[in-house]
Amino acid sequence: MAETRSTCCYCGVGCGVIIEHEGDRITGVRGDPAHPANFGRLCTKGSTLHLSAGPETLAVRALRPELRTARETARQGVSWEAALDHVADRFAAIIREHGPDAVAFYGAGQLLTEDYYVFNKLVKGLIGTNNLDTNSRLCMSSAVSGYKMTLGADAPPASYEDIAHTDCLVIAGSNTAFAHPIVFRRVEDARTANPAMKLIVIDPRRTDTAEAADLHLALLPGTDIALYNSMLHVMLWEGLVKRDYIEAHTEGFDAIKKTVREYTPAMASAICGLSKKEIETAAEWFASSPATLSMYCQGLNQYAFGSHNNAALINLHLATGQIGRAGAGPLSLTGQPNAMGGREVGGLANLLSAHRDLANPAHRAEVAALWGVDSVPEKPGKSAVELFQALKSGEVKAVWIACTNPAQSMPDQTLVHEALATAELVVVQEAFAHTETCRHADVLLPATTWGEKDGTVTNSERRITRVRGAVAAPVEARHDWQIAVDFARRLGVALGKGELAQRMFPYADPESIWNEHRESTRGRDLDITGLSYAMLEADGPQQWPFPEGASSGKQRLYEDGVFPTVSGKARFVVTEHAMTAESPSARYPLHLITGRLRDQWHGMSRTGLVARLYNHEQEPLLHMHPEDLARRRLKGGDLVTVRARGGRIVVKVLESTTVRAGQCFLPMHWGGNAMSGLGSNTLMPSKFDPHSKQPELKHAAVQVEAFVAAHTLVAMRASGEAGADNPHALMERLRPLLSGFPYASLTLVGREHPVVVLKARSEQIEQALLAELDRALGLDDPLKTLSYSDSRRDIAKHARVDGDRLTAVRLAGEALASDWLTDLMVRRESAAPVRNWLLAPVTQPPAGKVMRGKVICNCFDVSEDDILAAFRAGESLDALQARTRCGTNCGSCVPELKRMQNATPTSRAAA
Ligand SMILES: Nc1nc2c(c(=O)[nH]1)N[C@H]1C(S)=C(S)[C@@H](COP(=O)(O)OP(=O)(O)OC[C@H]3O[C@@H](n4cnc5c(=O)[nH]c(N)nc54)[C@H](O)[C@@H]3O)O[C@H]1N2
Ligand SMILES: Nc1nc2c(c(=O)[nH]1)N[C@H]1C(S)=C(S)[C@@H](COP(=O)(O)OP(=O)(O)OC[C@H]3O[C@@H](n4cnc5c(=O)[nH]c(N)nc54)[C@H](O)[C@@H]3O)O[C@H]1N2
Ligand code: SF4
Ligand SMILES: [Mo]
Repeated sequence: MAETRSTCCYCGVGCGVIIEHEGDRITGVRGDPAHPANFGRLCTKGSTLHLSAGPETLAVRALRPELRTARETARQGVSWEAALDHVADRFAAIIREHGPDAVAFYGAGQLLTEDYYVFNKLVKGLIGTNNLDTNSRLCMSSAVSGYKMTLGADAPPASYEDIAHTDCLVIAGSNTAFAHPIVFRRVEDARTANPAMKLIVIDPRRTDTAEAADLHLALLPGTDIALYNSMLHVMLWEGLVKRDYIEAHTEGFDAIKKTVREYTPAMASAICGLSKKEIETAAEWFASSPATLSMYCQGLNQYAFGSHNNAALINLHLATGQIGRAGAGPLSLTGQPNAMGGREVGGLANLLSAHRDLANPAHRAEVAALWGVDSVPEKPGKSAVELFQALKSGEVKAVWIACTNPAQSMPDQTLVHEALATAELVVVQEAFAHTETCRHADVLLPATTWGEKDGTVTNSERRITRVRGAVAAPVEARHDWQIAVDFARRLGVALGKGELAQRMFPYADPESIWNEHRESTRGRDLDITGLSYAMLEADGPQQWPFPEGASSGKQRLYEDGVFPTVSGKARFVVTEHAMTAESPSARYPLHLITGRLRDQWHGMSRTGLVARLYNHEQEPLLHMHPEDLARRRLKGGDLVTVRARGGRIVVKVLESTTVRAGQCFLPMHWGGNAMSGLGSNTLMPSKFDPHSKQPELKHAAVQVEAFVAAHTLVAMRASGEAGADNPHALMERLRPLLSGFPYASLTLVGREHPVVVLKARSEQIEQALLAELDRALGLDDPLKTLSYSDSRRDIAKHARVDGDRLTAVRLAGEALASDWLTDLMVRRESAAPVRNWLLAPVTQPPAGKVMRGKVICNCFDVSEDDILAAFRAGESLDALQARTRCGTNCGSCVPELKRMQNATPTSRAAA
């Protein structure tokens, strides 16, 4: 067995991993004890990375270039040469006829810095348009503009280390326990070491993060500015601001002081739905703690006033001097593993390399000189939402999409799907072929992914880490930077600039690209001229800035109180409360909030391959407060139609007190390839922030009503030797059937040999659809299939038995026994008890068959029922952990275990 050090490809925490591999197989993964982001720990997603990279996952990988020449036809496999020549010719023709702004590129914060660098140079340097945007527009662009308008540069000033030094931690609009679990482990450690440390969580929902807080401010969605302005009001009133700091290191205080005069706690409490006392306490803790650190994410960024959400919070740090010291400062948590690297190379439509300014002629000249071109374009390019609007209107004719799935993750999905259907040419560069966006591809270019590729990424705390490949590229997949370089050289020829393109893209490996990027940072705030691949190799990951001659990177910025602005002073920004894009009304009475689950990553192209990552939530569930359910005569598990101005979807409801009455929550993860309908973003408006152009993905106003569907259908098939089937190939066969039902979802249950389960509901089930389903599941073999049907009651049961094993089931009409049957398949038990049940007119599972319940601890497979029984019997969490080891490996379920413990009365206490 060999080992390769690399980095987790999920979140911006940037944990180091050690990949275990044999030949071309990745066999395991563990945390890298030497990595300063995680010191050996991994969360549920990181610790299952190898399960998303096994040979069976090749069934859903993009492995060969594919091309279709007419919309109506299917794509055919072609050679790389044919695919790239075709694309270069088409791009060149469009550019010649309509100009460079008629083409656009849309990338992702999951590309490596080297990939990003080449794309940026290709688009802005060779083609001559700024139409290069990425999904960071949906994610970090308000954080970028928030930092720039206050501190003068896009640089998070604090580090993870500061969590251990802070006395007051403010987590705002971030569900750290789910979205940055290893950072949350640090928060838990810090509180154990310093029990006096205060934790304030600002989130409309009572998340696992909020559950841990000393003070949870469950404000109404979209009201952060009113809260922070009011906190500043209280600080001024109580004499808690730091006059000397404000005087020496900031400007613009008088204007904000005037603004916040109006934001009395009484006024803010009405806007935010909080008590005056809560606001006053938060202000006092923030200002008077020796060191206050804030961490924030999409709850602030994803609003049409996201830049000001960020600025209003940073104002508080400036007013109290809570910055530039150990344990203090505003630390924006990065979402994707390399959104930071993308920002560094200037990979957005309004950015220029190495934090240079597009509007500054001297900066443009510097970049042009570095790239060896006459000029780089001045006009900002199309941001994500604008890009898809322009694609639909025909202003942009061709789009190249790399490493992102806009046909699920962008707001206003109706528009995005129309845009992709209208475009003259859609090129998709993807590692997995089963995403919604791939369906729209005229040209599909297969990319390598985690475990295969090589380069660098930068995490939330400005730390640059090497990403290394452990195994070779599968089949014909190529590295993202290679694809961009090959295309650039061909496009150069097609545009009559062949020589220039050869000169601009000479790279033979990621290191030569990175070295060029490094040179572009010389003298800039993010200067990394003191670093090299060799040094990252020898000394491990390093933080920027790290200029030539320095002996280490900088853990903390602005310790001297000097900021990268013209005057050297930080700026207060006047921020005012504003209305969300949509407000609840009589027709759309509920606030809808969207966000993440702990175990799924975005569109699930990777996490959706790992059965145990569905343990947390198996289906797309709308979390609703019991009062709102009662008002609509609904109960948990019922189907509902969720309607917004932009569209509608059908999902199941989950009763939950984590949301307040009047609000509901929907995870962002399910889209058209895992459910019927296009997922949460059918409902989201595309209004965006005027400064950052980041759309309001966190909030919509919706209506929820019961969806009546008399028929239930559950179909499942075992995988592994008994079923012989590859579960991912099987899911692929079932995906096209999802849209045939008003409600349907696909999931994997089990561990080693998961069972593929399709759950659907419908008013009328079409026979043709059933026949197709049966074919896909292997239930069309009369010799192996047992059937019972009662047409009067409209109930049907079909099961396939191979040898002694139950291998496929379809229940129609009623599915009361589905969990029992899934369990039986997962445990690979004998099919004997099923035979009698199946041939009898009963639908309930046999008496005495108890299901295990939801699995809470993924690492040690400990179920909810067992944990609740232990707490009821009065067992302590420590004792439970000693006995079952639950929560003792990755620790991701510990917040949930604590919540369950608090919510469960022990039978002793009850007695
Ligand atoms: N498990 C998992 N982890 C991930 C990801 C993933 O897909 N899955 N994705 C990664 C990426 S790219 C990102 S950007 C991050 C996102 O990380 P987070 O931003 O932490 O995650 P979200 O769940 O999107 O949103 C955070 C919280 O914002 C709250 N919120 C909504 N409206 C408001 C508001 O008006 N004010 C305040 N204060 N809070 C509000 C929501 O209730 C939610 O709990 O996660 C990263 N980590
Ligand atoms: N309603 C709602 N919508 C949201 C959000 C929300 O909170 N609510 N959050 C937004 C945010 S913050 C984000 S970051 C976006 C994320 O949205 P997306 O970027 O669409 O999310 P992913 O599913 O991570 O897409 C990455 C794609 O790249 C592919 N891939 C993986 N590795 C590689 C590789 O090495 N090379 C290439 N070429 N492809 C690869 C994956 O298979 C996957 O399809 O969603 C946004 N959308
Ligand atoms: S916290 Fe989890 S998902 Fe994020 S980098 Fe670490 S292991 Fe990966
Ligand atoms: Mo993100």
